[in-house]
Order: sequence, then C-alpha cells, then structure tokens
Amino acid sequence: MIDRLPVRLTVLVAAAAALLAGGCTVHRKLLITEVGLTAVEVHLAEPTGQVLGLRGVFLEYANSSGSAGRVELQGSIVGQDYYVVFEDPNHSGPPAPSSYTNYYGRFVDGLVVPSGFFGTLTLGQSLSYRVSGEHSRSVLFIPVTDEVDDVVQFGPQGVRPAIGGVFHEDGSLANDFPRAASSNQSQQRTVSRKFPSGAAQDTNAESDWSTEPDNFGAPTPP
Ligand SMILES: [Ca+2]
Ligand SMILES: [Ca+2]
Repeated sequence: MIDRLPVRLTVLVAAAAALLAGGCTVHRKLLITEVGLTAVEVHLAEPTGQVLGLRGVFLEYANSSGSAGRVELQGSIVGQDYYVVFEDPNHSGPPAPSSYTNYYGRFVDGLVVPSGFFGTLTLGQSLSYRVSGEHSRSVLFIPVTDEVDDVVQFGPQGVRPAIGGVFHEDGSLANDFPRAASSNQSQQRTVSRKFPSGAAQDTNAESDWSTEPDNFGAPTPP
C-alpha cells in the first residue's frame, strides 16, 4: 500500500500539470432567444447558480443586403437570465452596459449600441445572427475556457449570409421576419426561440423558432 502512494501522487501531479498546461474547455449554453428590428436577446440556459463572463463573447449579424456588424458583450450573465443588445438613437460613442426597457416597462440588463448597428431590416431580406466566443477564467488555479456558439438564420433560403456555427435549415422561417407594431398589433413581432415547458429549445434547428409578440427579458410565451 505504502509503496503505491508515490505512484498515485505522481499520477495526480501529472494530471494537475496537464490541466495547468492546457486547461479545459467547457461548452456553455448562451443562446440567442429573440431577434427584433433593433434588439437581440440572449439567454443563459443553465441553472440559476451559474455565471458566465461575457468578455470575449461576440454577437454578430449579417443580412442579404450586405450589412454586417459585430460587438463584444460586456459584464456577465447568470443562469436563466437575459441580456439584450439594443440600438438607441440617443446613444453615441462605443457600446456600453445599459438597461433595455421592454414592452411591459420592465428593465433588462444589456448593452446599448448606436442607432443603425443592426442595419436596415427590410421584408424579403435574409438574416443570420450568431453569438460566439471564448471567455477564460480559473478554477482553483486551473485555467478553464468557457466556449459559446449559437446561430439563427431566417428569411428566404439560398441567400442567407454564411456566418459559421451550426444551424439546420428546414425553411420554416422563410417567411418570418421581425415586424413593427401595427394598427391591429400593439407589440412588434420578433423571431423568437420556443420555450416548451419554460425551457429554451435548442436542437440547432430552424424549427426551434417561431414569430411571436415581443417579450424581451422573458421566455417566449406559449
Ligand atoms: Ca443552437
Ligand atoms: Ca424573450
């Protein structure tokens, strides 16, 4: 027994050294959950005790008219919470932490970007959005890399901008598009991820999505 200890210790030290040298990568469930005309919502689909640092994580979009944009997120998000990147015509200068006021008058943490960041959205365009990147942290001195990657694309197929990541098209969002509030609809319509039983559905498929009344900072209503 005694002569086995050094062997076990050697194995432990070797394992720790390997971790210290290379660390490990954890896939985190930061998802795009709602796309409006001038705002995009992301959601951490993890238990409430989890935290994800957002530095190193980017939201990007591209449309079939040739506009594209990319912004690094700031701050952090906790499990089951929401974070909205939104345009504000009164904001100038670089993107900054701010809070978004949703349709119901509630405040949602997020990032304000200058007006025009998401381009001019026109019916008939195709759009692609992706949240991706890596955030490094350490756990008991061992480096850990949090990695996120989520994509949604909609509008006519065949001209959806290539944006990387994994997204299985089935054409169900070919005619879906965020729409402004109208005379018979008090809320804008957003392209929204489904939340069956209150949990975000993510099979990397177009069928995870539908068009619903906007509900930034909360799950898509059933
Ligand atoms: Ca996904
Ligand atoms: Ca929402």
